Amino acid sequence: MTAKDYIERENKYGAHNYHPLPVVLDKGEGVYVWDTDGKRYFDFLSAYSAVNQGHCHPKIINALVTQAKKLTLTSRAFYNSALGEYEEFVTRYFGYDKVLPMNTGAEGDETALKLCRKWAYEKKGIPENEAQIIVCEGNFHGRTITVISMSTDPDSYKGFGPYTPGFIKIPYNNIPALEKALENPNVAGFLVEPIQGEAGVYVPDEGYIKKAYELCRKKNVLFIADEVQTGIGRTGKMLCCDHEGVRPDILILGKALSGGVMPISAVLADDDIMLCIKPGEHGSTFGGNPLAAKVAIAALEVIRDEKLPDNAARLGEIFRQELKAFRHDMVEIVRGKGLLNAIVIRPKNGKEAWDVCLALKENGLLAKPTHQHIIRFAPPLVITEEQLREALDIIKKTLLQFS
Ligand code: IF1
Repeated sequence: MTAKDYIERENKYGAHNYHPLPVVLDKGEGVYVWDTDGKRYFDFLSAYSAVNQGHCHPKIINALVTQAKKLTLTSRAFYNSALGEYEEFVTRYFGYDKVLPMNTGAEGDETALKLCRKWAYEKKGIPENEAQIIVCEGNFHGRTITVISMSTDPDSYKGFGPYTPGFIKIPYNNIPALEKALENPNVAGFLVEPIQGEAGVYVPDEGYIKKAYELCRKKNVLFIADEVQTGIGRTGKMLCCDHEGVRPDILILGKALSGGVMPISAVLADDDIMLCIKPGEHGSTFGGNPLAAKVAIAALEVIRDEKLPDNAARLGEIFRQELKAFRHDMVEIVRGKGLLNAIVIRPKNGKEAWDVCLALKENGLLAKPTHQHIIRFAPPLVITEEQLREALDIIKKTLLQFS
């Protein structure tokens, strides 16, 4: 089969809810992926930051295979011998009393919203069904109906109503707007991405997260961080909130919690919040399965043992510095933190971000545009300086082709 055959088959039998770059991947290792013709690429998307540990990391795959041969799923109707080990490990790792295991990021967000509402009624004393949660314009938290009810991007929400009520939308990176919204006594939580990924790697002003956290604290409002994309080393610290010394009241993790091996998400909180949800009030068939438990432990060990947050911080600086110094008229802005970066493309002769990504692909580097004019660059955090410099050469060479 040729690449064209693979693509046509997906087109024929699969729903058309994506517009992929025309490359068919067949194999991955570390920072590289190979297509069905055997051509090798730098992966600068990392499955939207799910493969921070690199493709098919041997330690994670070993944990997967070993546990897969023993026990994969029990449901939570019974105890299993791996879950407690993971719960102890992950709560100590991030410093919370308890964890609630789920699968996808969107489920993690949904779980956090349910927890926040339950806490509002049981602890804060908000009248039932009156709780409001503040969210930010430009947010991305997933694809479920409630999650898209928070979205301000018509691509995400339009045509899927009616929507879930109970959200107050304010501009991102805007402290006065938050202060004003917090005057409503029925506000229970503030849900925020410490860097907005889908919005185009939009990094807020220094101090925003810290200040927002303090304002929430003052009003007895839960500060809920969606670190599904920014967490687990991506931005140069274990959590993006660590840059400002903020410990969220509710922390949502996903993606790289599994190293990209299977869907694993988690919500972390202390007892006062977490114990508001009682048996039978929330759950998932697959959440907390023994396979996921072992995979997540291995994935988090790799992050710590290989000091991947430090690598992301150091190489991210080089990456931005080099691209800023390059000065190409199509590169309007270079921004990001750690190895979560983006360039804003100024279209030229009718060529835009998509065309640049197609050319990058030809030159051996995979990246994906977001919002037409932004290209996200987020390689696996195991990338070496030598590999990064090679990738930078490809990016520069490609941009010069548009001169
Ligand atoms: C898609 C972007 C990334 C997320 C945050 C929750 C979720 C996500 C902060 C939901 C998911 C994804 C999903 C992916 C595209 C993508 C994305 F382009 F939209 F912005 F990563 F950069 N919170 N992000 O970023 O997690 O339920 O998908 O496991 O194809 O929709 P999920």
